[in-house]
Amino acid sequence: MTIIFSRLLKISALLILTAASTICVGQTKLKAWSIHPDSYPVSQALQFFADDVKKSTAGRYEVEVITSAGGLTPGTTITPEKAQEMLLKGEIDFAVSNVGPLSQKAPSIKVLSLPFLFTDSEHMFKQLDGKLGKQFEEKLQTVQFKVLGWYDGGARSFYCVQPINAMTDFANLRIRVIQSEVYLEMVKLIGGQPKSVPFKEVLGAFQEGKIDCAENNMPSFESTEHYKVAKNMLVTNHVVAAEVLLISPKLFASLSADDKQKIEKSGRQSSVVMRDLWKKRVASSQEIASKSGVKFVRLKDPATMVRKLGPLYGKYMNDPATRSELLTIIANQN
Ligand code: BDP
Repeated sequence: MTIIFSRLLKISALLILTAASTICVGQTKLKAWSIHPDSYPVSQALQFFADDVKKSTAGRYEVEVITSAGGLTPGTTITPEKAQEMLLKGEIDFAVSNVGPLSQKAPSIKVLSLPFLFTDSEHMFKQLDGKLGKQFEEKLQTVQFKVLGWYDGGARSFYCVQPINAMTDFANLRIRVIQSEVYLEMVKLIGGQPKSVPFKEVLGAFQEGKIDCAENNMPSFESTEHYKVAKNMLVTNHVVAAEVLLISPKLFASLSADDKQKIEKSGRQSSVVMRDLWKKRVASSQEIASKSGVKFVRLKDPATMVRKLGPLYGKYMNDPATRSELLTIIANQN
């Protein structure tokens, strides 16, 4: 009798546990935002992040990844600027953003968008994974942006509808840039007319003849189908861009110390996954563009471009908001 009773007790304890874990699963629903489609490295890394958070918190947190700049309701879109606001209000919980648009709130981060600062992503991450990254994380934290990981924003080049073989060909061309002071100034200095067009509207702007050129990395050039309309790329690699995975300050403040650690760990791991996926995607995107007849011309004399951009470096060296970070980068310390 006692054996049967103790078995019954065990079974009911098990049932209670199972029920509790079912209730726990999906208990806190969170939203992570990516401007890119599902198959893009940023979105895939966010999906890894979502799965990892769910696993490490035994299902207490369920992260939904919103891709392709989609809004919270069908038919609406989110720009990086809007995403920042939503993150601060807690309307979304995580977002990946290029550092360019963040400079409106954290001016010192502008230096990371300066042209020809880093030779490649490895050079950039050597610094962002070290002292420089910490410096920026602290600066971003003062305006409520908590960084969970540094993502690869790739090496950006210019592409145009018309043939483009040298810097002089940019004269008066309407060039779409990311919404950031450095990019706008850069295009002016190389003789073009900068046009701020939201990322999702660039293809339409090309099709409607509103812009002649844009600039971006190889995966975005391909995933946005810009390569179908702007078939001439001048390979300048002028900006090796950084992106950040951010968490909403409201959510972060509400987490237990243990959950903070878990989510921070998933963030760091997702950046490793992202950087690895990125390298593969650069190669496959270039192949797609090449096969479709895109003409790639290497910039013969990058020094000419750097000379034209001289005033930009001078400006940021003299600006107290950016000077110390710029010096750290130039000194190449980590
Ligand atoms: C892509 C970046 C994205 C930017 C976009 C742009 O990943 O964050 O918003 O370029 O040019 O490469 O707007």
